[in-house]
Amino acid sequence: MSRLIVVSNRVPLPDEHGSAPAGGVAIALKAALKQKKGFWMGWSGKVKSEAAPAALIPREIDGISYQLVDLSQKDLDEYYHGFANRVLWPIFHGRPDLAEYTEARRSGYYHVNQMFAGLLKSLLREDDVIWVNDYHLIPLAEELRQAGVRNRIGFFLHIPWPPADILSTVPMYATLLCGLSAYDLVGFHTDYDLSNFNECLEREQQGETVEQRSRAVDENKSRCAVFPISIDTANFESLAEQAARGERLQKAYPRIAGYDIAIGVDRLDYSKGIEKRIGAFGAFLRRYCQRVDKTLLLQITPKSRGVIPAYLAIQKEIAELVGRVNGEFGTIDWVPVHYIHKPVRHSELAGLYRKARIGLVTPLRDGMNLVAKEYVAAQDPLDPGVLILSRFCGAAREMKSAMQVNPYDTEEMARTIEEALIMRLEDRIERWNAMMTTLRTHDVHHWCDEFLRSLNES
Ligand code: GDG
Repeated sequence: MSRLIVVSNRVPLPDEHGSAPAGGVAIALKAALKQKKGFWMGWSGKVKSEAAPAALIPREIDGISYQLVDLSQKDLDEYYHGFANRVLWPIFHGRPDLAEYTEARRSGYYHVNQMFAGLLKSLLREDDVIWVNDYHLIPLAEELRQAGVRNRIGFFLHIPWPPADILSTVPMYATLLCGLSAYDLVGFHTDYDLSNFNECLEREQQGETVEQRSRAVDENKSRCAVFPISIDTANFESLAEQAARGERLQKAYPRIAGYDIAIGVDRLDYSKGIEKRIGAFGAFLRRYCQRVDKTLLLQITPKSRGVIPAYLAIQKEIAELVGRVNGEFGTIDWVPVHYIHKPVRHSELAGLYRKARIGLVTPLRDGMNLVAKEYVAAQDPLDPGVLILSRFCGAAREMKSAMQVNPYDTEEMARTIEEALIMRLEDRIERWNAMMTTLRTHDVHHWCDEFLRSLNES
């Protein structure tokens, strides 16, 4: 059996307390790695001195092999905080106005990809299958091919692929496009991403060039397909059930007991629409004043990418907005917006989802959005809450029974919160059942199996 080699920017190592990150994607990839006996390669999270040579650090944890790479501060600034998160992330999320391109960032990005390729090549066996994840590593296959690697290589993009006009704001974007042709398989979350990608090839008349380059590199032609990512549904269902049964959740939060809760859970990011959501919640309280003192928004937003100015700006904006809404509507013993700016444990999160009458998942742009799926999986089948979902995330294309909204339309969002609160039990159950049927059959293991099956056939 061929080994599986997973490559991503970060590697999901256990934290200092020994607990592994609980995300479903890591669970599924680790399960596949255990079965196929490969390894997971990526940045260790540590910074090395500029002078230290690039090296692989092997580690074995819970039956999984890892190959870790330390990066220098320069690499981190140019590749990770630079081209990946200050150029590709904003542009792929439709915000070219936030992109901060520099030539140094672009060449740092290619330098790290080249370094990853050199290190990886030294460990490869002839029949290893390589699965590269996300926008940090788009050029990796091209670098591997140039180094003579002939293995099957697949790529999955976890963020949206933008329309051609937007993509072409990335200086030298055609090189990125060509780089993808070195993969045997390129996977996207949705058919919309795939059609944007095809449009980019056609509009820029790269189709032929890409094919020629691809043939020159590998005598191969890459295939593109849609693989909507999901969660470990069964696991999440039972986590939520246990949390709701436990006394801890009931007793630990007397301040939110007895209220109708709308929950939002997002890494701090301008793509998640957190400020528009809080604004809409304020509009809801203004319009439906009978809900004042009865409803609250629980917004859990762990910090992320704190070194980037756009993230510091959105952090400030959200904090001010929370203060404004709480100042306008709060009373001595009631606070309408509970804003938690730090991570909450996964098991606790599952219980909070279940307690919430409404899941407010309203990103301005999102590849998929796993919170939407987690919220639904966590519900009590006999009394499920309602998912309010932005039209602009990948999940909206599958979860048609959610109440879909335009996150830019404050009044529509306010109205939809009220409609969700008064929705009849039969309607809630019907919507929930429709979404759960898909979530149960199309979970993250299905996503992983389908991608690997397709890669093996390509
Ligand atoms: C990228 C794409 C795509 C959040 N806060 C806490 C916490 N979380 C967990 C959630 C969920 C995950 O983080 C967030 O996943 P999303 O999918 O919502 O968003 P991104 O992080 O932006 O992920 C996205 C995804 O890749 C997969 O392809 O869906 O579109 O942007 O699992 O539960 N977990 C814990 N505490 C928190 O406070 N434990």
